[in-house]
Formats: sequence, structure tokens, C-alpha cells
Amino acid sequence: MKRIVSVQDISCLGKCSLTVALPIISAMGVECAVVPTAVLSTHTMFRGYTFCDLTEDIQPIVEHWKKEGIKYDAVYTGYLGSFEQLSLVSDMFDLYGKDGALIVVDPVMADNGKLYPGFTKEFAASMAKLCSKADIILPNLTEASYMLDIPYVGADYDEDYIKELLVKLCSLGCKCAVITGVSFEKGRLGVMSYNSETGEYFKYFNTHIPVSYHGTGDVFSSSFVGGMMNGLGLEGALKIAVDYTVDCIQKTVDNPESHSYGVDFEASIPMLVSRLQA
Ligand code: PXL
Repeated sequence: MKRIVSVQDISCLGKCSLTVALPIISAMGVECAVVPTAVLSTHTMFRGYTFCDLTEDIQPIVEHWKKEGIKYDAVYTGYLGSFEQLSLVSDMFDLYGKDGALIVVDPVMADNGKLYPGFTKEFAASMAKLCSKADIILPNLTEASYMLDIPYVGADYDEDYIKELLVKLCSLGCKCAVITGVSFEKGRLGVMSYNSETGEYFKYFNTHIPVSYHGTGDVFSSSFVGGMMNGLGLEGALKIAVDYTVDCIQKTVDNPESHSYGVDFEASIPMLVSRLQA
């Protein structure tokens, strides 16, 4: 069985970061170890959340694993809260990357043209440095714009513009860049990727359901990593992640009792697993 480690926070309630990554990656038949970077009572879209920083625990956890000779097939990072965490994660990339672990960075910090609370332009520049060490990065258009220090264009772009951004993202140093949440046609939303080693672009879309839920980026990235670990390759993993994310959103919209703080990703797990078996 493949084993990965995911480095991000635990938002105790809110269906994002580790509470999404663990069940999705496990359901895909992949062992998921974790480095929790912080414990929050909820994600940061709630008011009054508690925050317990766990930065000091990161190095001792990794040191213990070193003594045990633990290796990982992938390192997957999501929401990271400080410059120090970026630096510790960068060391983890060096450690596990040299043994061949796939390094996947979802540079969670912004959406819809705005940084999430607590993030700065300087943090985005440091996140761009971390991305230089990755095999695959998964920013949305806002995060890509912040990391490249260019204006966010909103919906005002075409395929050539996204291609240009993808090449610029790869010139940060990563092998493959994916921009999530792109649309070139009304009613269709998906992803576009660029593999700097082969020079290949790839795009994949599904129905655009015009709603917005928290945590869908984490659902997408977790199922993408699970797909990669199941040997689907970049394109296959992007397809399963887009389709699963859309299925989760649709099930949430269809559920009159759903919560506004996250998607019903649990209800779509059978679909995800059956896609893997197809
Ligand atoms: O879904 C990304 C995410 C993860 N963790 C925390 C967040 C967010 C998005 O806002 O607040 C704590």
C-alpha cells in the first residue's frame, strides 16, 4: 500500500484540510500519515475560531520518523500558516524528495481575488519559493496571480493567458503546474495543466455549478493525490479529482439539510471508489 504524508491544519469543524484529506485518501486505498500544523476550532471563515499553533511539533515528529526509517511515496501540503512552517516543510521536501517522494503543493492562501485572513503578499512570495521544490502545484487563479506577483484578472482571460501563467508557474521551478477553477466556456469549469518536462498542456472540464462552498479545493487536491498514488498519472488524476469535486458539490446542492460551511464529500465517496475500480 502506498503511504503519503499530508501537512496542513486540522480545522476541527468545517470540512477542510485534514478532516477532508484523511477520509478521501484513505478511501482511495492509500495510507495517509499527517503532520497537523495547527488546530483550529473551525476554518477561518467562521468568526471567533480558536487557534493552537503546532509549528514546534513539526521537527520532532520528522526526527522521530527519521529514527524509525519511515519513507513516504508522496508529501502533500495544504494550508500552512507561517514562514517558519514553510521553511520546515521545505526541509521535509528535501528529506523525502531525495528518496523519490512525489511532492505536491496546494498553495492554499487565497480565492476570488483575495488573500484569506492572515495572509500577506510576502507570504505568497515565500509560498512561491516552496512551490519551486514541488513536482506538482495546484493553485487557483488568485493564488497563481499572487505567487507570480501579477494582477488578478477575474473572469477576464482566455486559454492563451492561462497557458502563459502555467509556463510562468513552472519557471518558479516545479515540474508541473495546474490551475484550478478555470473556465473557457459558459457552464463549464475545470482545470488546465502544463508539464514542463514534456511541454504538454492538458485541460479538463465538467459542469459549472454556480455555487461556492468552503473546502472544495481540499476535496479536489486530496482526490488528486489519491489518484496519483493509484497510478492514474497527471491527466487521469485530474479527471477523477474534477469529477469527484463536482459530484460532491451537486450532492450538497441536492441535500436540503446540507451545511453552508463545506461540501457533502462523504456522500460521493462510493462514486470515487467505483471510479478507481472502473
Ligand atoms: O480550505 C482551505 C483552508 C484550510 N484550513 C483553514 C482555512 C482554509 C480556508 O480558509 O481557513 C484553517
